Amino acid sequence: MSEPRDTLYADPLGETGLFTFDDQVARVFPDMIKRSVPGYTTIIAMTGLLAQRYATPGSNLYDLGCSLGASTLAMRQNLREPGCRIIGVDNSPAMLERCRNIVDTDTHETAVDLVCADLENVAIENASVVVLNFTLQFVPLAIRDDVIARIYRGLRPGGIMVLSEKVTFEDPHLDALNIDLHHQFKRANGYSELEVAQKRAAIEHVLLPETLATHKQRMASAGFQAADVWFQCFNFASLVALK
Ligand code: GEK
Repeated sequence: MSEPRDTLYADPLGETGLFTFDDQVARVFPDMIKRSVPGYTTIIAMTGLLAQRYATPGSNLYDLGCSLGASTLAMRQNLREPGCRIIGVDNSPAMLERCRNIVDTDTHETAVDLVCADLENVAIENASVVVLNFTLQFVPLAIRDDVIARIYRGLRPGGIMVLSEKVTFEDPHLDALNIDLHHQFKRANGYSELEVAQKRAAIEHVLLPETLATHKQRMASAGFQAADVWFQCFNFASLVALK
């Protein structure tokens, strides 16, 4: 069955309102994220390979901001270690309800717990892998240091954090170029000028990107031994941080 197409911003809206992860968004989410985030499919697939490499027997793997469970399933389908548990967390009931139905159709054996909560209120413990694929960008700036520090503390030595984000660039010309290339990518994927403009207005104050330097600094301050970008396409990047 083909995925429902994202046409949420196709018609002129008097007021765009603030973007939220409601049922309308959850319904079209797979199509929306693939046509909007360059490299999304690659990042999800490689999250599975990273999990396979770093998962240790009897550990927890976290998917923070799991949406419909794409990273959860990529990890589950690649895990080889016994006794692991994947904990998917999302604070959108609409996302989590759909996520449950999707995960139920998967038959791999690793246990999966799905929790509808703010990630900042979920204990991170005994973790080998913690994934935030395009989630920290929605977390208030004031608590991001604390979120990353708590993840560090909840990781076993030798564990990893995978952080994928929309990013900004210090150089204003490079920043403008990458924003423009991203919009070109969206138009090439069938979004109209109007859709790109309305989505941008709706998400502007909800998704707050930072520079790669800020992310690396935060990871270093939290205690991570090493952290660097393993994937980047325009203003979308994924980092891996090692404890
Ligand atoms: C994927 N990782 O398919 N606590 C929990 N969940 C949150 C919070 C929070 N404080 N803030 C936002 N979310 C997924 C894609 S989407 C990315 C992640 C995007 C959730 C929110 O409800 C949404 O489901 C998800 O984070 C972000 O790889 O839409 O650009």
